[in-house]
Amino acid sequence: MEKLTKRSWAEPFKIKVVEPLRISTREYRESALREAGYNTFLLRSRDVYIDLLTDSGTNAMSDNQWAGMMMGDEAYAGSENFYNLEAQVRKYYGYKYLVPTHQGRGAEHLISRILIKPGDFVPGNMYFTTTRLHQELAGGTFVDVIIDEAHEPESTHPFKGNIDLDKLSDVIKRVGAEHIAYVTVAATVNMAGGQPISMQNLRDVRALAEKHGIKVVLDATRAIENAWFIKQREPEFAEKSIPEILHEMCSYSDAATMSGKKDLLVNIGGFLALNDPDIFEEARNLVVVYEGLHTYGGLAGRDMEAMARGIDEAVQLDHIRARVGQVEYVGERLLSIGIPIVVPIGGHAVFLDARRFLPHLNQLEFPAQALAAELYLEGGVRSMERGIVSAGRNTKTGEHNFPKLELVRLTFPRRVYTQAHCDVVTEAVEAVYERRDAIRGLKMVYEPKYLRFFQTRFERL
Ligand code: P71
Repeated sequence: MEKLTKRSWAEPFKIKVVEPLRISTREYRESALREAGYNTFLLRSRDVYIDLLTDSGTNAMSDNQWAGMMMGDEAYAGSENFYNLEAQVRKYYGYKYLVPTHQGRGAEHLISRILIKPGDFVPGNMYFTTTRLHQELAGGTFVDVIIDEAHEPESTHPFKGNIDLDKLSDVIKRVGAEHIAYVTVAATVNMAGGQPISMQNLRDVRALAEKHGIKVVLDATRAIENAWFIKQREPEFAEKSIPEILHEMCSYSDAATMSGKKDLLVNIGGFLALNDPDIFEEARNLVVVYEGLHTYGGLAGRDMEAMARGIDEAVQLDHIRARVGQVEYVGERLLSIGIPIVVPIGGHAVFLDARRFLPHLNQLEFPAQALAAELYLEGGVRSMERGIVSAGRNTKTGEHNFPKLELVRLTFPRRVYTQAHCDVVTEAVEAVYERRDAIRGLKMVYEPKYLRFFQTRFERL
């Protein structure tokens, strides 16, 4: 018998409350899909068996977090839970000031409004949909300065989230430092496949930005997962703790936008964290216009408490190992049966490469959208398109943006599904792969103006 080289690990929790799942027939799903315009965002949750649409707000909270919900101080002003959250953000992320927001995009809205002047540029490591939209609505133009490898699904670069320093220098030279609002740095990079940025790159970006007097804003949404990859892949950090790594990562930025709905194991919540007192002053003033008073920012006291407690749990090594390990488990199984996915396997999701999965479809037949639809049809598994539909249109020309990556994201909620669910997902992907040649593309029949992927409707070609 083959000797095991490493011991198995398991989830560092047991299950106390369960939520039944519904399994439907293929005929039922065919009609549900048609009614949803072949868009997985338009399906009803009750019609989904295994929901891998997103890891955002879909996490299971712990008994300790639920207990915290009972400790909600629902005062309009000065809630105790705000101070708990503020203390936790200072302790783990290291920023001086906290402005709570209802979720990540609330923070993006505030910082974009404060720091971007019309005509400014915002270089960053690949766009994220809501982040870029808020930058554009504030009059800015996002410029992608991620390394080329990030756009190559088959490149095994360990830090595909890195910024290309030459590209960043070129933008600074071309438009002038005074026209750069800030550098926006995501950790991990969602649209590249949940790929991390290295600590060395964060240091280098900071140094370059500082030389030109440019601010750095971190999207810390999945920074804890990024810290895990730094620990695994950057030898200097092998013996460092996740909180130590997280702290150092944040130290290379002036501010952070945060969607607590991911790393922080809650169903709703976010924040803007800052070091500069003047920008804080401005944010604290603006938040009352768009979110709520500066000590709740659109959240209930109980939501802030759950997020504050979630941070302690999110940085536990056992937790992250199981979380990223589950994603890796599915990715490795898919690779072993020859399914084309983005490598290295990301932190929060496995990304199917729709270009290689459905090579007979051109990009205007929406291959990733079609693949997501087929996966639902096959196994009741809901995933998300991350290709041309998500990329939207060029704000000036109105033409489609044509991203190089045409992906379907299988995103894993934290602490929700078991290994058996993972196996069922793998089998559904395999079954779709076996009949891939017969899969047809889609045509768009309705398209909304903003963040079109949420509500666009399609028909089969
Ligand atoms: C995800 C989401 C949620 C989402 C948002 C837009 C389209 C589809 C799904 C949200 C993020 C994120 C990063 C890196 C900011 C936000 C916005 N991700 N930065 O991946 O991944 O946060 O949703 O709390 O407003 O499914 P918010």
